Amino acid sequence: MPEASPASTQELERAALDSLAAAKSESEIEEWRIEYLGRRGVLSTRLRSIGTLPPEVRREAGADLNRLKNRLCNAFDEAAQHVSESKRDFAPGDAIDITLPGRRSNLGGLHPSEMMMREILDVFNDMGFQTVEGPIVELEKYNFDMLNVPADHPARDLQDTLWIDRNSDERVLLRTQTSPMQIRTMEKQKPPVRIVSPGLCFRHEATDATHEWQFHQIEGLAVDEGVTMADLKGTLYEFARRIFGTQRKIRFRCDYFPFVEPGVDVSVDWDGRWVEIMGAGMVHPKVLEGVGYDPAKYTGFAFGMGPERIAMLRYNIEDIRHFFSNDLRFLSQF
Ligand code: FA5
Repeated sequence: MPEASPASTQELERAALDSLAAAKSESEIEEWRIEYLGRRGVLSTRLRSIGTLPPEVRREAGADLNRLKNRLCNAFDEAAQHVSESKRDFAPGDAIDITLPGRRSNLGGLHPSEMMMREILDVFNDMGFQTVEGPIVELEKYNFDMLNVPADHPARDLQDTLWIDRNSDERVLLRTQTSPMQIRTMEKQKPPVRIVSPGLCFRHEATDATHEWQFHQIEGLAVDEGVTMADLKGTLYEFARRIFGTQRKIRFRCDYFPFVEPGVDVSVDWDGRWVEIMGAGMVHPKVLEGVGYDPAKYTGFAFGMGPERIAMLRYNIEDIRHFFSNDLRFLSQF
């Protein structure tokens, strides 16, 4: 039987693949390549000897051996790749040292505004105020008209407003204050009412150390029979005592807001300087009438405070613009 007959090609293939399967390292695989596919290897020798075969079988035998050579080349590539991949996975330098302490993943934390708001809301929840939330994109009637600020009222100029471009009968804006939640709450429920409502507000402000164009407010509202200014002062003093302690000086001063009468602003001492933290007052009878409450029977107080300003006083933060600058050097201190 001639050496390169089909039967012997099959035998050769089996023997070559068995021996390749037994090669485990890069050097063993290289030895195998030299033995079978090298210039003086088994296949080259056989291909060279084709010339000695009878002319009628030469062509067939040559094609047969070339097909085998291709198969063995592919098998070699696969084996070489496999060995180099497993070497990468299990390189001693990469091994996991299970005696090392675990690495903590960075979970982040609460934003200082959120922390401050939760603390303030806790104080009022303890005093019986329920937390409610409302829309940031608000109707003009809730943000202004029903708060006794009609379209031509000069008080509108105090809150430069970001209007939403929309084709509709009702004008829509980014709320400039959380006070619209007074109206939304009273429209839905009868007295007694005691709510606090936190959330973002927006104004077209020229920013400075105490003014941002976006900031939070927490609104408060209490309406019942016989609620007086003394209740307002008592509630807000208790709030200040819980947030700032008993040593910090608090000042109440007359102020004007169209939706309260009388109105006050509340300021806190910051190294000899007064910083305003909220507006407040007794709910205006017109506002009560507007939501269908009888002002002869019910009275109430309302307040709106800025948690960023309160956090500034609490933690000695010199500029309100840090809160929304997204700088981790600031945020990670809380
Ligand atoms: C109001 O917004 C009234 N709605 C408050 C109110 C509610 C009065 C209920 C009476 C009854 P004022 O514009 O003063 O008022 O804002 C209230 C508080 O929000 C300020 O004391 C301050 O703490 C915060 N605040 C207002 N504007 C900004 C701003 N641009 N940046 C940061 N905080 C602000």
